[in-house]
Amino acid sequence: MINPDTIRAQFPIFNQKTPNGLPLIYLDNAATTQKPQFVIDAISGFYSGYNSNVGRGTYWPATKATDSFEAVRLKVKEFINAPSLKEVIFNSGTTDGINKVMQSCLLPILKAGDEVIVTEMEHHSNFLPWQRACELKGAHLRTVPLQESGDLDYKAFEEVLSSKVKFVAVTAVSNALGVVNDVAKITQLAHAVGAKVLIDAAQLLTHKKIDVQQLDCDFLAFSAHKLYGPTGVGVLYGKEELLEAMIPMSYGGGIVETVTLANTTFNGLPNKHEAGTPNIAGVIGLGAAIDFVKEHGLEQMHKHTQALCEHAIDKLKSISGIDVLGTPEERAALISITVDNAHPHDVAAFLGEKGIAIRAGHHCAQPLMDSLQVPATSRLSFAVYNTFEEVDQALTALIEVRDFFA
Ligand code: C6P
Repeated sequence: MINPDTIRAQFPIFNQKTPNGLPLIYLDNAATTQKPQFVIDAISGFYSGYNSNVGRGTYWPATKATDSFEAVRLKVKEFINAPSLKEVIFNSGTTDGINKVMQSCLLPILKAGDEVIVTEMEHHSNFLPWQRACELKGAHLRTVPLQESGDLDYKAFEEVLSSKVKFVAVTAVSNALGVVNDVAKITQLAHAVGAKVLIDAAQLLTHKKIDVQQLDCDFLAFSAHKLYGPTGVGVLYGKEELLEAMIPMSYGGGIVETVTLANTTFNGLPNKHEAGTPNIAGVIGLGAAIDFVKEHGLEQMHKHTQALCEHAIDKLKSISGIDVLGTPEERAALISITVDNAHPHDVAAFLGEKGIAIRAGHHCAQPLMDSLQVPATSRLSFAVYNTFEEVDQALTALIEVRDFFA
């Protein structure tokens, strides 16, 4: 069983008070999670102990930096059950990974009249790149609507599938509704018409174990900062044959075999897709974050956050004037709400005054807000260091906001 108090003690941000002199109740974990000392130490340990570039120097500490960096590739491979180290590409995060797949995998093959499918619940990072690709090539972007419950309309998805579809890009978990999509089923259906599939796993990381072989997806992207790791670093998984066939995602140092004035030959995977000096400290921090999660157990962590979320939903059911959006079959540990007569930004500002951090707005999912016919929502998202008392305090504050704006 997770003891949030013991875990909380490992996150130094909670040792301080907010400017109002209150303890910080951090419920914006879908935006980014807080960082344990273990991760912070790993990052500062790199800078203070063995800072060097990787994949280049033959001297110590460059050898230690390279070994530590590559050891994280192995950790990630195991974390997502990728068949090969060649399929783990480090980058700056989910957004970067999706954009690069659009540019290097889809654009070279996309033609006028082809189709790309996304859903109405995508984060802009998994919407804009595909919209742009379609604009550039005269292809059509098809969007799959949601059911009343917030679940994806799988029937509608099947209806838009055809041999014209070249690519399907779908989120595993909606960052605004918490809806968990059946991405294995989506992948299977998409493959049946010959389309490639990218899974946006930004919000999946803390929800369940990722197994890319079981999902059979062609690409999967995530960011370390949603997994108690640092910002500015992430991973793109891609099937080896696809990454091999793709033109480099960026051009620069570290990706070449030979360069002459006439032409260039490229390195093999994964280096071919990692141009320039990587975020070495970030990758080291990601490795520490994976160790942290392994130590506490992803399943145990998930059970705790799920219990917090269910506790909040149960209580909210009996509070009039506050509505939880969506009743999905499976929900990750986040809730979007609306409070009668109160704009979500006012709700978040009110709670902020009480030291309670929640996010308000369209959550970078404007097509979803349009489909829900709301301009914005307030979002509570839970992590392993949150407690039931914190959830109760947030709910009390929400009742106060409701009464204030009534
Ligand atoms: N969502 C949120 O508050 P980056 O910024 O590249 O690390 O992740 C982008 C991203 C992509 N897909 C989904 C499903 C996401 O939730 C996010 C990030 C944060 O919901 C910040 S907008």
